Amino acid sequence: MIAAEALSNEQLVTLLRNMLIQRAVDSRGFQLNRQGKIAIAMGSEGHEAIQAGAGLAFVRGKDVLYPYYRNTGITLACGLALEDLFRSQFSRATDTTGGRSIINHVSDRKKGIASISSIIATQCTHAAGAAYAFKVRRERDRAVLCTFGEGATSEGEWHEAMNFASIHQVPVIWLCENNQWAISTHISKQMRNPRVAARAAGYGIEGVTVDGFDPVAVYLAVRGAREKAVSGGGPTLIEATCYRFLSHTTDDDDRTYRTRDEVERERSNDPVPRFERVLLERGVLSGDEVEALRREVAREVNELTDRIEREPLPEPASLYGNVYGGADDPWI
Ligand SMILES: Cc1ncc(C[n+]2csc(CCOP(=O)(O)OP(=O)(O)O)c2C)c(N)n1
Repeated sequence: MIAAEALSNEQLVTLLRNMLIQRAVDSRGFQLNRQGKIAIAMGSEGHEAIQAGAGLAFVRGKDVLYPYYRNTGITLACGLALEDLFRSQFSRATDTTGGRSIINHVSDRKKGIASISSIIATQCTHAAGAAYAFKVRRERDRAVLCTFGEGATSEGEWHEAMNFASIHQVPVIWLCENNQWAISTHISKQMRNPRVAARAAGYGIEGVTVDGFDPVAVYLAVRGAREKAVSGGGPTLIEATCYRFLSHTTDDDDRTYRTRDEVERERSNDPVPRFERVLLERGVLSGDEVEALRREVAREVNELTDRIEREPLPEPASLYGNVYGGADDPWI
């Protein structure tokens, strides 16, 4: 049961819009890859409710996000410009990394969106450090939001980050997007206790599990954890349960390790149509308005796809820039 009454109509529509954008960008990524236009795409279908909900709780201008690669929706919901996401997908010179980073590894320093690393769980130690800095600098109204999959919780770096943040009671919100699969490794091969939130007890912090197909539940959990963090209450581990509907990336074929029955069963709980129904039933939007929103999102994604595709690729001569010292040395 989605507790839509806890939010204003405007917030509910923002959630739906962000979920629709994430879905549209994802499927466009898969199309562009099959057309040979982008190197790889990472699907996040099934993660929309988590990312829209958490993004709504992020306080722009104050908080910092340490995301991971399956975070199209949350980076956009936290303020990343959609055109910058496409610049990353198309590896254009105009991308914040000059087209260097693997696609969807976006960042925007001004907006508090830290750079994504493909190395699993490295963002967690960075997030613990950033939250420690907020504490040391007495920047009391700032919090760090850090996301990762359940597979990341098998990494030593994840445990080190959890331990450090807990000991120092720093303002960080750990958000696990538990989609049950780490590429082809099922959660049953990662942990004996299938509840990631239970791991919080080992660090003496609060752990909660929420329905990650419900954007309102995720928003309320993240907002609560944020309030606790900025009032000195330390970290919270939120586990949001979901499912990855697509293959891990366009380089993966999930038919080799999971049945179509399983995927279809999970699809029957698809968070996007489910949340649309909630807004229709509550009279927040009419059927026509939902349709208009879908069309508006599709138009925006189509226009940006065309526009960014026309932007220039990086100059070959820039290959060594930001790699070696000299004129391009970023540390000078
Ligand atoms: C340290 C490290 N080990 C292994 C990999 C290869 N790898 C890339 S994604 C991935 C699965 C991670 O699964 P999870 O954390 O559950 O996130 P999900 O992709 O399911 O969202 C693995 C093992 C890596 N990138 N980094």
